[in-house]
Amino acid sequence: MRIIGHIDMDAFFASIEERDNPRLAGRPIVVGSDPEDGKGRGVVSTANYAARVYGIRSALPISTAWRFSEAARKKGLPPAVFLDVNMRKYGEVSERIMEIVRRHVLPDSKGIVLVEQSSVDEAYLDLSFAGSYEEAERVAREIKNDIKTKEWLTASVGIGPNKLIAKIASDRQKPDGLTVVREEDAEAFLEPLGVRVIPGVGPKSEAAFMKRGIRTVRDAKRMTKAGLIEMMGKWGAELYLKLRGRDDAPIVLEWIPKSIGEQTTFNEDIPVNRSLKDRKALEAALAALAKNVHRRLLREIADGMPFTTFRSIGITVRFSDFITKTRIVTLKEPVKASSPVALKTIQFQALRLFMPFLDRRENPLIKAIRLLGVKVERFK
Ligand code: TTP
Ligand code: MG
Repeated sequence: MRIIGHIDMDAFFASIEERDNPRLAGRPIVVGSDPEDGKGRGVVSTANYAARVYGIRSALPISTAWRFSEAARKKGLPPAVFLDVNMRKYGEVSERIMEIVRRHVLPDSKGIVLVEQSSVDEAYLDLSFAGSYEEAERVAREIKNDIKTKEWLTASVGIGPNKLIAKIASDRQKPDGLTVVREEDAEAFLEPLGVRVIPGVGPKSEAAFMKRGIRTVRDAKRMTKAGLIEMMGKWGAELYLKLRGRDDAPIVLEWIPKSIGEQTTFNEDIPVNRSLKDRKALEAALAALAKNVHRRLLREIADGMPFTTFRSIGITVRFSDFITKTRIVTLKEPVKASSPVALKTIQFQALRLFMPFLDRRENPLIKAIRLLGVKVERFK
């Protein structure tokens, strides 16, 4: 019997800060870029649960988070504490947690510990060795306890027949949750949930479902496989199975990033039609981002990532009104990251994708630009 667990740390960056600054215990905490008294232009990385009560969450503009905190303060509630991101520290904690998790997972017949780290604070673990859901639940409790006593942090765990169900289950009873969904209960577990719980169903697919009067997984199951394929393309076939709780994705030992990207928010929005200087600044920012992306790619490869080439280059453009566009190009041939032309290729392609945003082709209202990003993908 296959039993898969998914562990996800609660309010990860914020919980670490709360732990390390006892004076902050119980206060709303926001980890992210500098709010600059409400004028800051970055975003929230995460907020603890006390700050989430104010509506503050990951990816919210930090200025909005500041406003929410001020509104709370005016009501006599404690304002949020804003803290910088200390990525090095969170990375170290993450490594120790993954070590704890691995210690509780029995190696398979080939001696391999089936734990897949899937982000800084998440991992999938193969609990099939436990032999039963009761026993898997016991292992999960031990892991949670171990993390609590060794790192003073809480985690939420989901257990299910596959990665899909485990992942959705880990999110159901946050924080400090443990949710077990047996194979025979998987369909009933999913049915009342909104379609967005299925990984891969984003805001656009959700809107497309809404148009058809579909809100929950139960509603979506009314659609035939052919209907889903017509609506979503090839992915519809996979979605058809996921809506029924079925998923056979394996635990992947070596987690290979799907893309490497960097983005930057400008201190002020940069207009595209004011001066040559602005254009030069935008192009320079793009070139610098490409350089950082290339450097990170080389570092990943040096660190043992099992790929050496990339094939796609993408950009992100966010306008002053927050409308965000992405464009991507896939080259005929993969480019070796270590090739002397690799950096030039990223820079050239990023610029080529970006040029139409400087005029009406991609920017009909000639809006100013708030953020630029560059990424590479399609590694092999
Ligand atoms: P999440 O697991 O998505 O969030 P979380 O751990 O803060 O909260 P939850 O209890 O809901 O799991 O992300 C893990 C960390 O990754 C998070 O602490 C901060 C970082 N992060 C960002 O920097 N930006 C983001 O947009 C998101 C979603 C996360
Ligand atoms: Mg988390």
